[in-house]
Amino acid sequence: MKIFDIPGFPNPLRVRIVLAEKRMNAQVEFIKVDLPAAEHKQPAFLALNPLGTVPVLQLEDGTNISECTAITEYLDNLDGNPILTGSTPKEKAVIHMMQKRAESELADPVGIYFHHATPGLGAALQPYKSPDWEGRVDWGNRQRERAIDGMKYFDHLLRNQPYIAGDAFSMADITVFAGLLFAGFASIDIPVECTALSAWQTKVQQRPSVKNPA
Ligand SMILES: N[C@@H](CCC(=O)N[C@@H](CS)C(=O)NCC(=O)O)C(=O)O
Repeated sequence: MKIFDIPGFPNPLRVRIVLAEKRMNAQVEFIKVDLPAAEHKQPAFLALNPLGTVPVLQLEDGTNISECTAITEYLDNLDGNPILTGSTPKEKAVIHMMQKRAESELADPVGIYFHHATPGLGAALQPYKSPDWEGRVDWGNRQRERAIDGMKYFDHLLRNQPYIAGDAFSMADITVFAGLLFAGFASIDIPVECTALSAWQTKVQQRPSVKNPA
C-alpha cells in the first residue's frame, strides 16, 4: 500500500496514528506531496483525489481512498479486529457520530479560518484555496469562534467520560487530537477553562501511537 501525504500535517497524522495503533507501519510506503508548492492541486494528484487533499491511500489494485475516516475504516478492519472504529452496531454508530462532530465542529472550522482568514500555507497555494481571501476574512474569523465553541463542547463532554466516544479510545479521539494540533498551528488556543479537554489532550499525547506515529 502507498500513502500520499506530508509528515507533520494534521490529517496525515490521523492516518499515521492509526497505522501505529494497528502496528501496520511496515506495510505502507509513504510518498511525500509538496502542499506549500500546491502539488496536490495539479492534474497528477487530482487524478488520485479530485478534492485535492491529503492523505490518499492507494491499494495494490490501484484503488485510491481519500478521507481519513474511510482510510481508517479500511485499515482498522483489514485484520478483522477493529480497535478504533467499533465492533458492535452501537459502538460504530456512536464513534461515527462523534467523529463527524470532531470534523464539523472543530477541525473543519479551524481549516476554514486558517485558509481564509490568514495567509494559510503561503502564496503558491492561496490562489487555489481562497482566491479572494481578503474578502473572506470576516467569514474566516467566524469559523475561529466556531472552533472555540467546538472545544467547549468537547470539554463539556469529557467532564463525564474518558474518551470522545465513551469509555474507549477511538478514531473520534484521533480526529479531535488532530483538530487541536491544527488549532495550535493556527494560533487558536484551548480556552483556559477547558481543563477536561486539556487533560484529555495530555493523556492522548502519552499514547505510544501518538508519541511515535508511522
Ligand atoms: N476531510 C479530509 C481533509 C483532508 C485535508 O484537508 N488535508 C489537508 C492536510 S492536513 C490538506 O490536504 N490541505 C491542503 C488543501 O486543502 O489544499 C480528510 O479527512 O482526509
